[in-house]
Parts: sequence; C-alpha cells; structure tokens
Amino acid sequence: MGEAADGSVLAKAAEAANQGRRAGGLVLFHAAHSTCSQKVRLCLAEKGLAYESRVLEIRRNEHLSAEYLAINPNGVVPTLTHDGAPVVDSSVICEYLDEVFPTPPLSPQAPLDRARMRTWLRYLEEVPTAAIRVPSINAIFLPVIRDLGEAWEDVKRRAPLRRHLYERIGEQGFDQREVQHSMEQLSDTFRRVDQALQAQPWLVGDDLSLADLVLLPTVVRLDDLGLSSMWADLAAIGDWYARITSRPSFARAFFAGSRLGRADAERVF
Ligand SMILES: N[C@@H](CCC(=O)N[C@@H](CS)C(=O)NCC(=O)O)C(=O)O
Repeated sequence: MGEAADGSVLAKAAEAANQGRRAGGLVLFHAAHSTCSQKVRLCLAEKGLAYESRVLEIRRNEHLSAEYLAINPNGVVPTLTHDGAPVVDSSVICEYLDEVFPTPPLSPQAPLDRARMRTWLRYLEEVPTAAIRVPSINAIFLPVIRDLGEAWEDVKRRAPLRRHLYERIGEQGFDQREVQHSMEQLSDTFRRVDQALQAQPWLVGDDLSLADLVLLPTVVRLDDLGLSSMWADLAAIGDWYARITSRPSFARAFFAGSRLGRADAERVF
C-alpha cells in the first residue's frame, strides 16, 4: 500500500516535472478580446498548461510588424510557439496541443468521432467565426476605426488576410445586406448546435471536446453584444452555455478585460 502510494506520488511528480519542462516552451501571442485567442486560451486552461503570454496591441498594429509576420505571415492572432517553432490558426493550435499534451484528452478516441469533431472545427471556422466579425465591428470597433484615420488606411493596405473584408467597412460599418447575411449564418449555427445538443451533452458526444471550446467565444461575444435572445428559446444551448462557462477554464481564458461592452470601444483593437 505504502509502496503503491509512494510510486504514484513519484509518478505524479515526474509527470509534473515533465509537463513543466514541456510547457515551459509554450509562448502564446494573443489579444485579450480576440475570439480566436480565446479558443486557444480555453484549450490551454482545460489542459492546465502554463505558457508565456505575449499580448499584442492590435490597435498599435503590432500584429502587422515585421517581427510578428515572420512567425505568422497571416498577420492575425493567435500564434503559439513551442520551443521556438510557430503554430498558427487557432483550431490547428488546439489540435496540436491536444496531440502533444494528450492529458486530459479533448478529442474523442474513435476515428469517426474525431472526424466529426474536425467537421465541427471546419464549420465553426468557416461560418460563425467569420460571421461574428460583422456585428462585432459594427457594434464595437467602428468608433475605434474612425479614430484611427490614416492609420486605418495603413491597416487596410497591409493586413494580409483582411484587406478585402476591411475595404467593405463604410462610414456606418458593414451594410445591411452584409449584417443580415452574418446574422443568418449565426442563426443557422445555433440551429445546428441545438440539434446536436438535444442528442448529447457536448457537441461530439458525452465528453467536452475542442469543438465546444472553439464554439464558445462566438457565443460569449454575442452575449456581450446583447444578442443572447438568439438562443433564448433553445434550451439545450442555454444548458450547454451554463455548464461550459462554469468550468474553471472559462474564468482563466476570459480573464478580466477579455469581454466586450460598448464602453470598451476605446480600449480595444
Ligand atoms: N484563422 C485564424 C483567424 C485569426 C483571426 O482572425 N484573428 C483576429 C482576432 S480574432 C485578428 O488577429 N484580427 C486582427 C486583424 O485582422 O487585423 C485563427 O483561427 O487563428
């Protein structure tokens, strides 16, 4: 009994040391309000991984500096470096972390279930993650963009991935057609998510997975934009939202200053 206890204490200590050594090489380049950064912070928190935090000042275009573009040529946050090697794209970073630090697992075991999780990840990237930019910019970021003046013209010229999106932002933000399109995409997402959650507690089954973590920041953002009525009648989503935001990882990933209110417009970007 004593031997077994000693053994497990030693094993735990060895694992902790090992974990610490490996996690010691993790550096996250991110921004407090960035939904894509929040996805990765949730994953790191669920895994209990320590990392060095480098917060970029998006407003000062630090994400478009030559140094940053050298590790992420897309000029967006987040980027994770592991022992100096960059990994880009939030879902890719989450999958990488889950492979390299498999405990606790955030992907199902069975290949078919893993494929289902990845299908969610692709859908979440392509549909709601893109759609949420439109109401976010119109409701929160527009005054900041106006204040930037010539600096904003510079962003539009230099942003490797977002030039064309930013060119569509007029004096009043995105036009009504674009807002409507984005809101439809977000509603479609909620219908699809609700259907999945009526059958099981988490998006891909009985256990929390990366799909849930990658969805959450969009839901939080809509909540912050005062749009929680979008899922008010969808009880399964309300229940999922209450469960996932009561996990300790939520408070760690959404540290003070990570959420938006209208009054935050001056501080963000
Ligand atoms: N596919 C990328 C998208 C990252 C992304 O769009 N990041 C936004 C913040 S959520 C950003 O850096 N925006 C600054 C800009 O576009 O100028 C990912 O998932 O990491």
